[in-house]
Amino acid sequence: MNSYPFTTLIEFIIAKQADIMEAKGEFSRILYSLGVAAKMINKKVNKAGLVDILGAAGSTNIQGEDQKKLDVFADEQLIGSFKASGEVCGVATEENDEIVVFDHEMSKDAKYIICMDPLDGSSNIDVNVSIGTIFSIYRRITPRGSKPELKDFLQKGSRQVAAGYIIYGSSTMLVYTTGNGVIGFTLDPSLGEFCLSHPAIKTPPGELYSINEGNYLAFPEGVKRFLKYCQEKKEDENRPYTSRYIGSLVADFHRNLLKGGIFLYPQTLSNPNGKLRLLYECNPIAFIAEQAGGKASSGKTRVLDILPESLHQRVPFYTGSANLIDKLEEFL
Ligand code: P6P
Repeated sequence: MNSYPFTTLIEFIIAKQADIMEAKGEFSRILYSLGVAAKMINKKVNKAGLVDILGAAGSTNIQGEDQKKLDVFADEQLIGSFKASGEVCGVATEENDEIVVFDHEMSKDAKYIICMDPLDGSSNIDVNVSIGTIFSIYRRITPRGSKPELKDFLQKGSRQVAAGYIIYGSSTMLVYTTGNGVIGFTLDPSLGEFCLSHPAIKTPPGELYSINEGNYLAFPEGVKRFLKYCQEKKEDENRPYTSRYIGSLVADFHRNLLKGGIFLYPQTLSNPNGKLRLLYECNPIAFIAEQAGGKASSGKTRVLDILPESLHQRVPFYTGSANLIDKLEEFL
């Protein structure tokens, strides 16, 4: 027994081996490789203001957004780590237009594929707002030994075997689920170890909403009516609710996951299908939300039931406390 009062990520993985997927160590190696990349990214994020790593890397991603150097660094770190795990045969990432195939010997037989947003909220890097890495893990559906194909990545979110995020904030946390609840680890920088800090995260009923109200005029009428409901004075129901919006999905979601609340990103004038991407933002966050007792909807259907049509597909996204999603759906 170690003398350190916390369980580290690697100790937890080894102890929980039997509960995790095929328990042959595949997920353990993926999670371990993710932890290594997260520490590398965290080191850069924490020093972003001090090193010449801010500002556009000169390239743009498929969304036409300037790629900040940290985006590119995070993408490279994570791809390198997943490759090194030997358990992943390919990755779909916001920073790459097409799927990234790992065709070297070690990975050709790998069973898993990963969809990820290496550094979400990166437009906030320069102003020191919390940002995050979001990941989603699936079993491939094409035969092992062959090259992964697009259909391995266009699976419904309900087929995820694991999903999670790393939030680089006042502390750096790894939060994930393998379908048996939501677990949180906090990085102890003095040790360089992720330590178990939230063994079973559950989202309470919410009295808080998160939305960019600058897009109000473009919102669907049902969303407008829901917002008015949140803002009405009804003391016996603790209304008006609180409004909190950071503009960084992982930060807004993490607060609501722990304290209760609803995050809304409806369709807007500039994003008629919503802004958030189904594969590597909405699906992993939806899996976590549901595993913590919450819900996630596109306004029309459960997010995890949507059959993706393209890698960078966007959907309207509503997620958080079940009581607030249910109320929103009454208005929609
Ligand atoms: P808006 C960050 O760029 C991001 O993709 C998410 O992290 C965040 O929730 C959303 O966009 C914020 O968008 O239009 O409110 O700035």
